[in-house]
Amino acid sequence: MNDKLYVGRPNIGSREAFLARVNDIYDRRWLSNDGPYVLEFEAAMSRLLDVRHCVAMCNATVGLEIAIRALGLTGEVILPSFTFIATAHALQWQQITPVFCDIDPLTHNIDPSKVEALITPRTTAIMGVHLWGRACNVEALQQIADRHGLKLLFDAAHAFACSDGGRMIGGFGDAEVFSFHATKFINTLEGGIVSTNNDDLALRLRRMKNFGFTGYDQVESIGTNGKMNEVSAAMGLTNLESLDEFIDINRAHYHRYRERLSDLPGLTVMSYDETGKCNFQYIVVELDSEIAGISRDELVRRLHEQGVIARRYFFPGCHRMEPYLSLYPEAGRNLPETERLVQRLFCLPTGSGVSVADLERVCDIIRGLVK
Ligand code: T4K
Repeated sequence: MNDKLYVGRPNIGSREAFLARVNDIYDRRWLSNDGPYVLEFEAAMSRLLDVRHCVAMCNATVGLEIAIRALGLTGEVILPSFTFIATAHALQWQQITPVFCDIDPLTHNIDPSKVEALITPRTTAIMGVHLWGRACNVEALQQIADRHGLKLLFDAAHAFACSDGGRMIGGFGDAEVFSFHATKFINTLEGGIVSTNNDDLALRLRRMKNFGFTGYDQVESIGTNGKMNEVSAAMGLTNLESLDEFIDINRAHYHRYRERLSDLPGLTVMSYDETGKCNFQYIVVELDSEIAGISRDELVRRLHEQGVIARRYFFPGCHRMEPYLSLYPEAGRNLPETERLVQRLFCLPTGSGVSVADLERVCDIIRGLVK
């Protein structure tokens, strides 16, 4: 398994630093429930993201569910279909209807010019996704939300350590939700945070992730168990110490992929804006099969044959997966750009688990397949 190249191979920091922290956890016998490492991790996140509150969660899916609940969302929420299924599930799980909006084909993010037509009296929020770490058009979405009295929530699972217009992603909208799953740029094994500048919301998030407790034996509202544990926080703190190194590796890989592949006909390696902060976590490729002389699926299949596990993100789009396909069979009609992109896009392996020699091999294979 390890000789294969994966999209999502974890970035891992110092083994010694992590094990030293695990030793502390043993000594302290404090394993969960706002332990010292979780508090340290939250404080580090608040500093990095320049946001008042970061509430650690056991994963981003539960973080989204709790944020949705703490914001009081009901009825319908507008979001892109071109995202990981968790974004839609977090709504449907709470009987909120996900209303899928098309994307801007250049940014791959929700297209603000298509949002207003989807607003109904039942709409309570817009949920943008900062895909590939590239920010949504935050300003345009905020204006729409303000005009219609809607909440604005961001799925920032891909966007840790990224900025937009000089501001770190983390402080936009009412709240933003980051993932620290193993496959993410920085991981806590499993984990996430919800970030917000709203003090009241932060209090509700903290209560809700701890069963609604407000005191030792006092519960004042519904809640669940969304807590991050100490080992996860120890992993997160350790990996944060390698943040700059991971960015440097990702940036170098990104430049090399573009150098080696950009002259190929029909193939485009998505670009990042390097004037701001960026984690360069995904190598995103769009293929025009007519020009390239090979279909996207055939190219991915041939890469797999040679141990390069390229991924068709986010194929086939949430609206084509259950339960959404059965519940909203007509959704695709409003999503021409999404439908087009899911047929063209794939991601290539990168990160600290990929060596320069690996990367050259991937490029050699692709150059041999695209004529
Ligand atoms: N919103 C967005 C936009 C997201 O992308 C995600 C998660 C979420 C919300 C929800 O966040 P969390 O609740 O997960 O915190 C992965 C992840 O499970 C998921 O976290 C992630 N997005 C999604 C895009 O990808 P798969 O189906 O790709 O996982 P899997 O097991 O196929 O792993 C990918 C590759 O990575 C494997 O081929 C092998 C390699 N790998 C994986 C793991 C877990 C390793 O080498 N080591 C590992 O430990 O879902």
